[in-house]
Amino acid sequence: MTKTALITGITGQDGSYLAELLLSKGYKVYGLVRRSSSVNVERISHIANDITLIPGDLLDQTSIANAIRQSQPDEIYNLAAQSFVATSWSQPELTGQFTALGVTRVLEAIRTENPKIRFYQASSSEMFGSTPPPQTEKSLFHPRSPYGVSKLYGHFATINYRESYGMFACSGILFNHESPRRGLEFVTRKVSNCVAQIKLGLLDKMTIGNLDARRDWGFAGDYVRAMWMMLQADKPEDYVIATGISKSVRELVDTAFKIVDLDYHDYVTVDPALLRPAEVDFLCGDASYAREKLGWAPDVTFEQLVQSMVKEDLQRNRRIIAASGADLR
Ligand code: NAP
Ligand code: F7E
Repeated sequence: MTKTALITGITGQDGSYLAELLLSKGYKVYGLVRRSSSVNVERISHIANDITLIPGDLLDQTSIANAIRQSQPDEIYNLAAQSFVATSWSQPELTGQFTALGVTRVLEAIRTENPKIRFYQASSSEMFGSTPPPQTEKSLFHPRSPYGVSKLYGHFATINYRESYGMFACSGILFNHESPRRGLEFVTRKVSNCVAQIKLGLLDKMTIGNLDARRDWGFAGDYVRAMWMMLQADKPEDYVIATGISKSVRELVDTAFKIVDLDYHDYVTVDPALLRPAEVDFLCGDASYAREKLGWAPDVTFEQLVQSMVKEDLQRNRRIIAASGADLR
């Protein structure tokens, strides 16, 4: 029987990959999209004819309930959030409204409309914050940003609805995952795009913040597969999803510049304005439980990921140059 899924945050990086995955599995896919004065569906334009978009907002309970009524989903993936950590210090209240209370709104809508719907919550390794690696499902949480604090609320709201109402509600504690579709404000994409622009002569220098922070970076396409697997399991549980390999921002920068045969020392300067009020220094996840219970493992390595991002940004910037009629020599 054909399954139906509703994805909040379908216009984001993960939403686009998840929609593709579910379509490939024969799902009917609905996406909740908030109103915008300009077109904001770049990442899903190639599948626009295969999915149904429903207007709604995580800030608005009625619109979430309406979306559930209209789509009658078997599964809901709650990916919508204010997801940029740096912005969570300048907009802490809004981040709490979207990223924390938004989860309760979706859970409450499921409880009242149809508590049999299976629910996935996009939890984050940012919840571990200052807890040293390796981080597992059993590690302590100590978030270091309003974003991390908000995600922790959503995480425990999900567990609480599971325990209070017996709902099939799962939290995926996902470590950083990236792709050529990553927003330009996140460090991996900022670096891949700057490297491409420097190589093509469009940019002279790149400024960066903390080069010593370490992250466990994987590929978004691998990570949305884990989301789906969690909702197919026999019982609802929470899982860490990570590669188990941690690299510093410095290593990321070095790898990306080397791909285009450049030395980052010649182009990169540190801007103290890009340092965060509190940093998450060292993330490295242990996804043994997901491997054991779900059979999940990542396919794409860090090097392959950075390579694909730099390559796509080179192509995209070349197209922009070509469209502007500039000389490419
Ligand atoms: P993203 O690219 O920033 O996408 C966020 C999505 O949320 C966008 O579709 C955005 O819509 C939507 N959204 C924001 N506020 C909304 C609201 N009030 N109502 C409805 N939709 C709203 O994020 P992502 O990288 O795909 O991440 C997906 C989820 O996983 C997020 O919850 C993020 O916090 C979490 N997460 C991400 C990572 C990672 O490394 N990528 C790791 C752990 C957890 P617009 O297009 O209209 O802005
Ligand atoms: O920063 C450092 C920065 O913004 C990574 C989100 O998807 O993953 C993401 O959060 C590291 C930090 O991602 C710059 O200080 C240095 O240590 O790419 P980011 P994030 O904060 O780790 C988690 C798991 C999520 O859940 C979030 O939604 O890089 N860094 N220089 C920089 N970061 C940025 N953005 N820009 C810089 O210039």
